[in-house]
Parts: sequence; C-alpha cells; structure tokens
Amino acid sequence: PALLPLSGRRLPPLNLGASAFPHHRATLRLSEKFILLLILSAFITLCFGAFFFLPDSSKHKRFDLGLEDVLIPHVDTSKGGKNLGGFLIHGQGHDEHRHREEEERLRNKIRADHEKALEEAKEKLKKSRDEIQAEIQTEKNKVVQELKKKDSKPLPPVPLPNLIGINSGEPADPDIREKRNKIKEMMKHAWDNYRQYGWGHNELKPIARKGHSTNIFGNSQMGATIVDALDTLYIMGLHDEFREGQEWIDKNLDFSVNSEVSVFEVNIRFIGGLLAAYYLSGQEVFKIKAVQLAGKLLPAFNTPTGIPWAMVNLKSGVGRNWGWASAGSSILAEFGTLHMEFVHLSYLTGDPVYYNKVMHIRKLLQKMDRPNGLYPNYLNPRTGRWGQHHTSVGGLGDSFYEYLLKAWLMSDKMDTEARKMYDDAIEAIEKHLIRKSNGGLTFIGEWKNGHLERKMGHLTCFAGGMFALGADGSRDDKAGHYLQLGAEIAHTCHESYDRTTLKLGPEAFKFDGGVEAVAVRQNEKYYILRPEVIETYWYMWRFTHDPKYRQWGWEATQAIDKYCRVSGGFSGVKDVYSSSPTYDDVQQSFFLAETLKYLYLLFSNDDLLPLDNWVFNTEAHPLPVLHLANTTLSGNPAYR
Ligand code: DMJ
Repeated sequence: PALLPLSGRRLPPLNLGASAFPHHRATLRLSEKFILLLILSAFITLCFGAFFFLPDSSKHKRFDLGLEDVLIPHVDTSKGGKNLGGFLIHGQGHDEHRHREEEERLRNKIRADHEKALEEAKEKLKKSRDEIQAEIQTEKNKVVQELKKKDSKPLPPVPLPNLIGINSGEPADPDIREKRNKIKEMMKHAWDNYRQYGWGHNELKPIARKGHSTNIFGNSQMGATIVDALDTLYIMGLHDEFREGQEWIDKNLDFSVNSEVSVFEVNIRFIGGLLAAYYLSGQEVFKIKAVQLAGKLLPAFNTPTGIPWAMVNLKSGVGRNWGWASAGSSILAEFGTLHMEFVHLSYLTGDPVYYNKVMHIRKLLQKMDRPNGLYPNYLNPRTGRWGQHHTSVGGLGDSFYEYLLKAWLMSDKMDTEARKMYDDAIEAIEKHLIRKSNGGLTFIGEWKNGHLERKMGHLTCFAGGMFALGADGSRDDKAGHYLQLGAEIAHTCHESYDRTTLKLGPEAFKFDGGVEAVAVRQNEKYYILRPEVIETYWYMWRFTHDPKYRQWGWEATQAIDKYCRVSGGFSGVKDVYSSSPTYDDVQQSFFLAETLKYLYLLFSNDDLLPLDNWVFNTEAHPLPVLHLANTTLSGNPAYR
C-alpha cells in the first residue's frame, strides 16, 4: 500500500534503508529495532497522508478511465450542467488542463508530506530514548487534561432538597458533651494517623504505620478513608481536616485506573460518601466526582439480565463475579444496595440512566418466585435464576432489605412499591428466621440447605435499627411490635458484647448446644471495628430515648479506646475472648464513616441530621429525603 496509483503511474520507490541516514546510524546508540520502528511509523504516516487524498483523486481516476461524466462540486449552472444533489454533471473533455494541474498539486503534496515525515523521523532519531519518552508522556498528559476538562463540566442546577440540621447538635448536659468530645478526639486520632502514614491509600495499617488495601478496591489507591470520612469530619466540625480531604479529592481522585473494584463497595463508600459530602458542604467537586465514578460503574450492568456483576474494571469496563459465589451468581446485598445512591444520581444529573438501572433490578426481583417468600442471596446474572437457597439478614443479604425500606423513606414515603416489598420480605423473615433462644434472647438465624442455622453475625445486628426505623408505616399498624423487635435485637447484640472479655462483639455468635450469643469457632472471634451494633443503639435511642442505649454505646466506646487504640490509629482485634488480644493491624475506612459517626450522633441532640429529613445509606452516609411528588425520574408511577 506504500505506493499509491495516481492516474495509472507510480511514485518512484522510496529509499528507506540505512543509507538514507548514514550519519545518524554512526552516531546514535539506539537499538536497531527502535530505529526500524521509527522509520516504519514515518512510513505509515506517509501512507495515511496519501490515503486521505484518495477520495479526491478518485474523481480524476474516473475521468482518466474515460467515463462520460465527472462529478465536480460547485460549477456554475449557467454552463449547462445538470444539478444532481449538490453536484453538477459535466461532459467529457471539460477542462483537462485543470485536472492535470490538480494531479500535479496532489503529487507535490504527497512528496512534501513524505519529505516532512522523513525530516521528523530524522529529528526524532537525534533525541535520546528518555527525551522521546518524556515527549510521549507530555502528549499523554495533555490528552488526560483535555479529558478531565471535558469531564468536569458543571452539571445542570437542580433545586437542593431541604438540608436542615447539618451541624451542631451540641448536648446541654456536660457529661454527654464530654463523651461526645471524646468521640471527636478518637476521630481525630484515626484521621491524623491516616493522614500521616496512609494518605492517599485506601486504608491504614496503624501498627506497621503504612497504607493498606483489600481486594474490594482492586489494586487502586483511591483514598477510600478520605472519601468515607468526609461527612463525619464535617458534622464533627473538623473543618480543616475536611478541607484537606476535599483538596486531595479535587487534585488526586481519578477513576481512570486499570483496577477491578467491587461495584457495591465503591457505590456505598465512594458514591455515597461523595454525595453526602456534596449535600452537607455544597461543594460541586464532590457531585462531579460522584457522577464521574458512577459512569465507570455502569458497564457492570451489561449482563444478559441487567443484574450487575460484582466487580468491574474501572478502565476497561469488563465485569465478573466473585469466584466463591454460588454458581457464578451476583450477590443480593450487592446488586440490591445501589438504589439510594442511583436515585440521587438521576436527581442531580437529570439523567434517568441510573434510576432505570436500579428499577430494572427491582422489577426483575418482583417477578421471581421466592422459596418460602424468602430472597436467596445468590442470583445468576446470565440466566436470571437463583443460586444456592441461602437466605440471611447478615452478610450477603443485609442491606438489600435495608434499601427497600430506605427507598421508601427517601422518596418521602411515595415509593410504596418499595415499602410493600420490604413488608413482604420482613414478614417471611420473621416467620422463618427469627427465633427466641432457650435463655430468652431473640436472634435472627440463617436459612441454609433447607434448615435454620442458629447463628447470628455481627453484621445482622444492624437489623435492630432497621426494624425500629420501619416501625412507623408498617403493615397492619404493627409499629409497637417492630419497635419491640428492634429492642430485642439490640439487647441480644449487647449480650454478644457483654459476654466477651474485651466487651467487644465477635464476628458471629451461636444459639445452639447450650451456647447463647457466644462465638464458638476461633475464626469468628474477631472484632474489626464494625458499626452495626452501635448503629442499632443509635436508632433505638432516637426512637425511644431509653438511656440504656447511651450507656451501651459508652461501654463500646471505652472498649474500643482501650483495646483497639494504638499510637498509630485504631486496629481490629483477633479474639475478643482473650485478655491479651492481638491486633489485625487494619484501620477500616468504615470505622471513620460509620462507627465513630453513629457514636457521635448517639451523644448529640436529635436535631443533628433529623431522621425526617435524612436517610443514611448502608455506610452511614446521610442523603436527604427527596420530595419528588412533581418530579419524574423516569416516568415511574412510584415517583409521580
Ligand atoms: C460496611 O461497609 C457497611 O455497613 C456494609 O453495609 C456492611 N459492612 C461494613 C461494615 O461492617
């Protein structure tokens, strides 16, 4: 393809051999392969140049081939030509001279391009490999900057919801104030150490004093702790720290990374965290970053059913599921915990794409048969069939139920479809999974392989708060019943803490064979700074103002400060039944996002983030209630 036929003739062959650059060959130390590559690229440039002239020359080819008519744009109709769709048809022999000139002009142009390409190649060869690499990098940076500029376009303004109670909450009681200040000090200790030793990494190793990350964030360094902590810093009035975080996000948070991340975790921690920071502070950068990131998650929904993959590569958009999940399935608590954030994204951007994705998931789930009315934790995104029939209100299932309730609350109670799904699910859970132990402790077990496993996870303890939150508006006006159920779960989970040496709860505990609310297996005895029990104390406090919840919250605060605090931050512990615990050396980002936030709220007045106006996502990021009565996110009647 190097020599293009032009009017039946060929250009003289090009001499691109070594003799073309004898001087450079002698002086340059670049490898021969590299030189050949450069020559080849010059040659390709030439070919491309010539190629782009083909359409023009083809006109003349037709002429040379002796066609009767030739298409020439813009010829005066007064010469008797026929107008044909913007072109004029003229007879043979018209202005042969002009065509020869045109031919000559093209030939000269190609020659000039050829010369230029050779000159460029020679210039390049004079440069060192490092210089060339630096040039390539500069060009790359330019492209990235351009893309960034394009991505950072302001979004259309939307009316902000009623944002009340975003600071203060200062209690009058000096004892409560002191406790609240202690929790703020713990937040500062966690943040300052992350700032010093783990800045920009996802999490901190407080003993090794360096950055840490888990596979949920792939191999990325996306500052998960910064994003997760922002709103806690804000409500605690740690404004300098908040600004530091904002600056880092503005300058460094980039989602074009070749990294395979968990769609669920990135949604609840990053999108939830950024949206909450936006609503609290009004800083556009958070909204823009949230929308950019959401765009990177969308390819995960490209499955035969629209049920998203568990993981997606942020750069390539390729998705897949966890290797350990039953029959290649996606996980209920993962694809079912996107609704709140995605509704807000559609609200803020005016783009229904996010809303449509999550509504599609909901519609699909609604249509499916459920064994005993229970939702199994596994659903295959290719076939649309359930995987293993394992149902849990803890890990793998938990926040799916939470988001049904919260979708209803967040829609100002307009999304009655979500409320109905929640009520149906909770009824089935109560019937099949909730039991009382011999010692009178109410627990939520797990349905596995056709029978009830009498085991409850720390994660399941969030359900006490969920039952209390959903009490108002429950079917058959069973508000009292659900508040009571919430209180019973809170009590059981408190027992799981109280029956340990460290007064911190284990990861999972049994109600079997004479054991009550105690972990049996060694690998279930750890505490990794999780929030769920404290979360339930806070909801129960808000709905009952029973002082025992503050007392239990304070017990947990003291235990965390005593056993998890190290000079480099806070760490999880491996065995809550051991009097000399060993550390796991991880300061989880949810410790700053959730555990410390719920504790702080527990010792604040109720006017800080009132529950009539704010709904907390599953990572404790508060999102405002949307009064969507007159807004259509996608023509869905639930929102009309
Ligand atoms: C958090 O990331 C969220 O609360 C999630 O819903 C469950 N697990 C952790 C905390 O334990």
